[in-house]
Amino acid sequence: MSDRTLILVKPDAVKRGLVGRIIQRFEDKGFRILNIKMIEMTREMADDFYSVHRGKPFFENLVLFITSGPVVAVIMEGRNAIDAVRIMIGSTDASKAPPGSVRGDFSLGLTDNSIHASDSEESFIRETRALGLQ
Ligand code: FUP
Repeated sequence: MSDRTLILVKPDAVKRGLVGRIIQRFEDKGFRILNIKMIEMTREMADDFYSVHRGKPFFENLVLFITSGPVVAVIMEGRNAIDAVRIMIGSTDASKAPPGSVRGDFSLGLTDNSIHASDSEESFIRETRALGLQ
């Protein structure tokens, strides 16, 4: 059980002006923001960030998407953060995410699904390193 996690508000949601509304949900839930930064990911950062997906058919499209505009990275602290935040973001395919989840309320996409959240402690460490946040 890890008490820190990372979210990214993805380029689609930044472009649509949803940064504040998305981050608000996590503060409302009780998470505390430890670090927040707008980042334009380079190809190299994206390749490292999504290294577990290298070689998959959707990888190139995913890298092009995540580098298509700025993201907002937020490191948050709160009880059981990784699991609790994964529940709050909803399933990867936003068209199947339930209302009340971030993806369920703000997106229809699979690649452009508005938000990323670490799914394990190992991912959190790799992702924050890829973004130069630790
Ligand atoms: P998630 O952890 O919910 O973000 O989902 P995954 O780690 O399985 O996938 C990482 C990202 O790849 C997702 F945000 C969306 C993208 N993806 C696709 O674009 N196509 C797919 O078929 C699967 C995932």
